[in-house]
Amino acid sequence: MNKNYITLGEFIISNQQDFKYSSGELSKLINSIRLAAKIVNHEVNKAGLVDIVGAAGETNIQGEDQQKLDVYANDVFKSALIKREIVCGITSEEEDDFITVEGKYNAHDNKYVVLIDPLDGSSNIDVNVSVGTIFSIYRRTTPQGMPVKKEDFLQKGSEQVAAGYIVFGTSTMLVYTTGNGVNGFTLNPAIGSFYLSHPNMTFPERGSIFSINQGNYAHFPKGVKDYIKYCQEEKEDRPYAYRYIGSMVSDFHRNMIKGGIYIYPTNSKAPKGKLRLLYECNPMAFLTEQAGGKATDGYTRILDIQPTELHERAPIFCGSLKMVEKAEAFMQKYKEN
Ligand code: P6P
Repeated sequence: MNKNYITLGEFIISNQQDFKYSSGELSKLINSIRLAAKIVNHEVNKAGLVDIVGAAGETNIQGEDQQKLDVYANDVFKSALIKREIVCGITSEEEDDFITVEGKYNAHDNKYVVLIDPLDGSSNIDVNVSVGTIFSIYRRTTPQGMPVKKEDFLQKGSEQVAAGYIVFGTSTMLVYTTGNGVNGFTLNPAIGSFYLSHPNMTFPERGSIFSINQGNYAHFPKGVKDYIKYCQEEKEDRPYAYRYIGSMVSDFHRNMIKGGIYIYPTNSKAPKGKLRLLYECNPMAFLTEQAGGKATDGYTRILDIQPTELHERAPIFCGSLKMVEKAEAFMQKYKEN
């Protein structure tokens, strides 16, 4: 089959045997995310035209204003997953607690749980800057046939069976892994199909782009400040280019293609960092490692962190291996033992 024209659906089928748990359920799960991505894409692309932009008048558990498109995307992904009775539980950035899927068939028999940030970077929506969806998939740990429990969601990132993102940018792409590398699919909006456009995506081992919100510089740990100075000095392959979109999926996607590092560290305003461990850091860390990069909190591998809360936050340094290792070396200099 000519790789240039393989659709996401064909790819899922032809690679199903690579997935050790292949029972078709995961394929159906990825397909439901594919459908939801197309529906959300349609609304994102016309956000400026209809009254769907702007705060929904509510705030989520993070205390952030919920943009209408946040709420809409959350509803679309939830219903795509629930209606198809594929998963037994869902955790979303937009939901205070996890959702136990009930249905006419016994959804408690399903073996997967999904954790999702339905629309990351939503503050960019009404200024027409790209946004994204991030998802993470685990097998449940509690017995099938029973309602899910919080512990099904509080698994280490190393237990993920699949993870990915949709980036709603100049084109819409779905990028995901099931533990056998990372593949990117671009939506052809004319016919509504995703095509394999970026097979076997890998982070260049070295890069020259650093992404961090330097507005928080005064509040950063000393190691981060020193690493930023290192990136900016006129020496060897530096100064590096500074690129920060304010949408992690977009910064991550560019850095994976061109080589770079994304950092959201702790700072005095966010003592545990800002990004959520379960549905932002872990899926992006899984993708990073599958693409040959590295993802840590500055000291510890993200995928080894044991979560304790659904919406807990973690600092993250992720991207090109040599860049993350260099940033870690600066962090180690000031580590309090
Ligand atoms: P700040 C978006 O809210 C997000 O979760 C990431 O997508 C993005 O990189 C970061 O937060 C932006 O946060 O504090 O720099 O505006």
